[in-house]
Amino acid sequence: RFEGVPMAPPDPILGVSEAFKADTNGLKLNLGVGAYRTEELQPYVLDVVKKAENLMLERGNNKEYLPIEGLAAFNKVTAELLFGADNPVIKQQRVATVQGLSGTGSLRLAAALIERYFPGAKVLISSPTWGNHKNIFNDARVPWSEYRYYDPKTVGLDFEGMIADIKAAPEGSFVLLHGCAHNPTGIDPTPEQWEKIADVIQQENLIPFFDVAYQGFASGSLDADASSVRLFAARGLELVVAQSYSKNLGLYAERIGAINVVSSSADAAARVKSQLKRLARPMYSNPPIHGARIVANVVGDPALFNEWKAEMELMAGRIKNVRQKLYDSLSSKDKSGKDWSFVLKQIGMFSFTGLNKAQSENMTNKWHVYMTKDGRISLAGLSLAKCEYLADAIIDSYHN
Ligand code: PLP
Ligand code: TYF
Repeated sequence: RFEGVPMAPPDPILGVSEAFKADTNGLKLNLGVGAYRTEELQPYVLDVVKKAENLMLERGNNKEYLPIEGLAAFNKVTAELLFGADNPVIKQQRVATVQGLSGTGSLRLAAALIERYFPGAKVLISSPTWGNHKNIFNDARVPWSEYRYYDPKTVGLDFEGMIADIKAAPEGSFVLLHGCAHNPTGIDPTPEQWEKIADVIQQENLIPFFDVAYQGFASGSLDADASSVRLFAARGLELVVAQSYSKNLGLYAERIGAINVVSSSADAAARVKSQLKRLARPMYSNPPIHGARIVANVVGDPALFNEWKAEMELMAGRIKNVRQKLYDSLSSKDKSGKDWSFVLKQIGMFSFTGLNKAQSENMTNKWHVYMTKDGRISLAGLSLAKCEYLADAIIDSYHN
């Protein structure tokens, strides 16, 4: 009976927000979850999102069920945003796109596809990676192993380790890659390194599997942030891409994203799509419509699309300013001679500080700075006004 059900551990990222809420200290700062805040540290709904929602009201859009694969207008624009509208994979109808329950649900659907049609195939994930990746593959019963990625000595990419581990993977393995703005490290391969990664994946007959949760948030340019995926597609490789609109359109709770599978023929793509629908049907039947319409309205309308890009640059720009201010504060306050330049080199929403578990706990217990125990801080939750305080907390914790 239910008496026998044990207590589950809290989510290591979302659990941080719960602890933050319970803290009554006025200095407290939530740098746990990757969610964008304004300089006043308030949640932010993009103006283009409000405009898209107004359009929906004006048009009197209904709430009828979507087809299992989702909103056609959304699926069209989401693949175009990812690959570029003129990409041969789209022209040749080699992409199977299915609307998913944001990034997480799309990854989970891809995992179900792997479990069913590639039995025994494993997924290689970076060490470290977003904590939910392991949960997703465990729950889908897909075996996984890690490839080296982060080098604590250089606070950079362990590129040789990464290549060696990918090379050693069994043929037919999937290699999970963060399309841009690697979570949690904020360290991405250079364009030259991406080419080499593609070489190895191609030579070893592996299947690239991209997680794209930050398109537009790494460089501020949607096209530049999709260049890793496009490079692989241009080589004619088959690949899988999960997309999320949580961050770049601020649609966190709308649960809007997609799974895209690029096959070698239009025929195969149609069959893959039919199987993705078959997998989705018994899990959630069909996806929600609200976020799909917002994305379709914004990405599908040239004026709103340009406004979106401007707002995204604003968000990405605010994070860059905070990054710079934090670096300046750390460098001027810390007298130990430590090199803090990694803060500036990392990109996206996060900074991987190198603080260990005990030091991260000091940040929270002494300074009321909430962050994940792996030493990651979300700069999207930091304001210019709080940088000096945070620098004091980090320096104190480092030298503790
Ligand atoms: N993948 C990565 C690397 C993430 O950081 C996130 C969180 O934003 C996701 C996927 C999925 O998030 P969501 O399910 O909100 O789209
Ligand atoms: O890494 C983050 O903070 C985001 C948000 O179960 C997130 O990716 C965290 C945990 C989770 C879902 C989303």
